[in-house]
Amino acid sequence: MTYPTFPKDCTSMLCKHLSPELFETLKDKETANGFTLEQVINSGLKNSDSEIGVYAGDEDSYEVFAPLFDKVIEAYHGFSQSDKHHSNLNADELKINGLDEGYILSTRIRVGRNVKDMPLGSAVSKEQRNEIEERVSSALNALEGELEGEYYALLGMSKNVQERLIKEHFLFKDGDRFLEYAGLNRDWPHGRGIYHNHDKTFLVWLNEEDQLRIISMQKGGDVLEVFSRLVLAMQKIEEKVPFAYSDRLGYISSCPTNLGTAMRASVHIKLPNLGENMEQFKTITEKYFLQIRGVNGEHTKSEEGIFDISNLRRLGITEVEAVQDMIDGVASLIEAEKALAEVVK
Ligand code: ADP
Ligand code: DAR
Repeated sequence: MTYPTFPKDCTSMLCKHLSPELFETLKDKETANGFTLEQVINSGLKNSDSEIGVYAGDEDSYEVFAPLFDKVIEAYHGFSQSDKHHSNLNADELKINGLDEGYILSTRIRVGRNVKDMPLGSAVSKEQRNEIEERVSSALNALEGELEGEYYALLGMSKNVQERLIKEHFLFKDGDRFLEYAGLNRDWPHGRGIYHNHDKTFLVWLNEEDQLRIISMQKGGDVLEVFSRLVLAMQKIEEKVPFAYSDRLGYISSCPTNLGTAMRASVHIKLPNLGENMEQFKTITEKYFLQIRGVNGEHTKSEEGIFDISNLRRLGITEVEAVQDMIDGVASLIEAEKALAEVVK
């Protein structure tokens, strides 16, 4: 492999941090699972509009290709090589500002998880992926109480059901081009599926970008109830399925943006006036380390003034701090929206 030619307008962390010198250092290395630099960077090479552009194929990738991954991790999370990750799942420590439900349509908190001692999705074999589906779906189908539900494999799911679940924000989309070129869509739809409880307030995606996405969500702005349900589910599942975890990087994920807590706490929120004042909008989101996504998730647009607002940082902060980032930032956005609404009256 020769040093890639990046487009002049490339803004991804890949093209910012993979210098010709670093490329020469890493180009012949491979992990214990045979994962190579070419596989790490392929998604960012094929998708020139990538924000990040790199994916790990196993936990070992974060060691073997550390000179590249550590630069991306520091740039995205503000987490240096000497930092260590810590966890805190104590919901009592959340400072719940009453988030005005007049603006908050729904709340969702998710974590990514990958099975200990297995390669990540980009390097896993079809047989290993099917073993993960079998092991995890069996553990999920044994859950009780509020978490009780059923697993639905994507293989054999009708297009109508799949499209309805996606439209209602419950199921992942398929055909994502960033995942495609990272090797995460191989053998699709084999081994993929969704578990959910009867109310669809607790869901688990299997074998999309990460091997598990554990999700708690509901209408309205009751962040405490959503967080508490997720914490219970994470702990119950981890009793049965050990997850890949490192003392320095926390929970291991395919994309370096999801290391650590691997937690994204989001609200769907109506901000029509701020939506017309994006400079002010972004000043607030930058101050509170928030990310703006569209109403159908990553790489989509807002519609009817509805935005998906979530914490940006996931590593080097605890789960409580990640959710607090979102709560404090959203409270500030609502205040700004109210002030703008007064002006336009
Ligand atoms: P992830 O959250 O797993 O990183 P996405 O950003 O693609 O992935 O979101 C996945 C799905 O979850 C999308 O359909 C998105 O609209 C939905 N979603 C995200 N946050 C919320 C929320 N607060 N309320 C309802 N749906 C949400
Ligand atoms: N779209 C890819 C990944 C960015 C972070 N989002 C994840 N991991 N879903 C990019 O490089 O822009």
